Amino acid sequence: MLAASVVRRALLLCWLAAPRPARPEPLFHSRDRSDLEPAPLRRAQPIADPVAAQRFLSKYGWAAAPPGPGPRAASPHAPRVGPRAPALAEAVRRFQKVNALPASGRLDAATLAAMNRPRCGVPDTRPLPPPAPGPPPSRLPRPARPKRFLRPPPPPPPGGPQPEVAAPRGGTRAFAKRTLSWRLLGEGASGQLAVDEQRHILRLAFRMWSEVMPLDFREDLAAPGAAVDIKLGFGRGRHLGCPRVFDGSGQEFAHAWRLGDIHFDDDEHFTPPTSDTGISLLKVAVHEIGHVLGLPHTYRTGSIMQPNYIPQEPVFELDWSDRKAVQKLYGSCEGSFDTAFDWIRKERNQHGAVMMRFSTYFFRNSWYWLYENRNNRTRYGDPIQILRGWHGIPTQNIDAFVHLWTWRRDERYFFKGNQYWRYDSDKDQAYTEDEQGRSYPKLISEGFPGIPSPLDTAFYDRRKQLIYFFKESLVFAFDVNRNQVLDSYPMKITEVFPGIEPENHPFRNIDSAYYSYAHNAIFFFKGNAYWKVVSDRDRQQHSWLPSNGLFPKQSISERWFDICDVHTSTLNM
Ligand SMILES: [Ca+2]
Ligand SMILES: [Ca+2]
Ligand SMILES: [Zn+2]
Ligand SMILES: [Zn+2]
Repeated sequence: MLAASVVRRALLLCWLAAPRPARPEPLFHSRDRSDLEPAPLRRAQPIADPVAAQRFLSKYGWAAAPPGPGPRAASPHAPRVGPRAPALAEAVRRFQKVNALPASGRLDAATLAAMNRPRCGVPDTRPLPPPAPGPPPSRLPRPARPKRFLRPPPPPPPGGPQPEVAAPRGGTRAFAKRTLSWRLLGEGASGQLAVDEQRHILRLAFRMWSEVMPLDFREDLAAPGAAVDIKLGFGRGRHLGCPRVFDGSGQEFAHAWRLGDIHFDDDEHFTPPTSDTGISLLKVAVHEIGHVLGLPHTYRTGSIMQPNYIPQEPVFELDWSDRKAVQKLYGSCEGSFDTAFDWIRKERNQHGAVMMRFSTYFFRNSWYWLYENRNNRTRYGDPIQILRGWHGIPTQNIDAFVHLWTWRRDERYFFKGNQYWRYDSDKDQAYTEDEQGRSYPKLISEGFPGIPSPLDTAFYDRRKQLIYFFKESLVFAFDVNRNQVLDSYPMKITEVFPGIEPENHPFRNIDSAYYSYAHNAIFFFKGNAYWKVVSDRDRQQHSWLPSNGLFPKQSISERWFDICDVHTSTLNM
């Protein structure tokens, strides 16, 4: 005890001797708070009577504020004003309906229990935006159409400005910028988790949104506070100069300000995502960031925007409705790809039979996505860096991929610049040398005589046993059995793959030519657009279609959903 107090005193002296910054400490570094005496835990006043229920209902947007002297009505020192019974019963009924309780309008035990559940401090006043057009993923249950359950009169602000979420007016975006900065306030770090862990969880929460929408989020530790878009902090009771006061442990756990800040009630027991007790800081942060971006509450099962805290599921993901809701505000993700391909592998099923399986990959710069065709979206947690998922190939800007697949050959090649690499599927790394002991990478001009470099893209036509290599406006058909370019090639891409509408064609510099097993079709990608190549099946149905013709272009983001960049600082999460 004595030693501890000496150390504590020494720490205090060191702190006093340290130069005091002129402005409040902008960063937290790794401030040690272990010597601070935690204040006793404050508990939220349980909602147990009609006056408290009325206060709850008006605070969270279910009823008009009780008549009284305006803002001071919420103060404990204000005269207690009895609720108007019919209006209160109506508000209680509305609240009961969305909470799946019998709509009796009476404040029974179950209704009071629902009011006492942990919840977000943002009122439930806004109906959801209408669902986005476009098909839901093929095998996911179609989400129920949101009920427009809320028609309360707009409550006057009881205690100064309300944290609120207004739908963007006239379809304007909540945020016009594409990259937003955020910071955990130095004076606002939680006393419960290590600061680095708090920052990590917040970074992950922002990343989860950026995985499904075009905005990026960047932690900014340097800019003046006023220049940071989203400031986050923890506080207890009166906190961080906020007009709202936290209620102690229980009930309200956080609130957020549209296009602004997020506050967490540090009287709550916030825990990391790995914990199955307490309140998951990740889940709460993802929810509050949703408000900052402009999303209102919804009572739809599975949505992160439900006002009450739903205990942590083993795997927590943004569901279809959340992704479509945020894309309604900010649009879907667009962008060109360096290459896209299906990776075929053999797997044995439980009966020992060999099954062909494939995964679809999209590559851009130094990162890639695995696309889940079955769910029509990228894998949660993507993109990740090429160097983490692929070993021994260039770590960025791959030009092309080819899977050469005949009855006796099964070879996978990556192309970049004037070189190519062969990839060993079993060992999950690039070959360092071939069977003759010659080392990889090799020159394209040696392995594929007559093929120029660098390439725009390439794909293997299994039926014809040809690799089509594309460069600028030309295509080269390479016979893999004779190891040479076919006599009549190179040809203009427009000759070999004519546009059904002649002017509707990429013409040159195709980003990626991709044979999709999921769609049984070849696609040409360029920029944000794709052209589908007429398949044999298309021609059986419509014999007038030209062989290898290109259907008119469409937007990649309308066929492949949610292939979204994240800020480079969060690539490795
Ligand atoms: Ca609370
Ligand atoms: Ca390419
Ligand atoms: Zn909320
Ligand atoms: Zn606050």
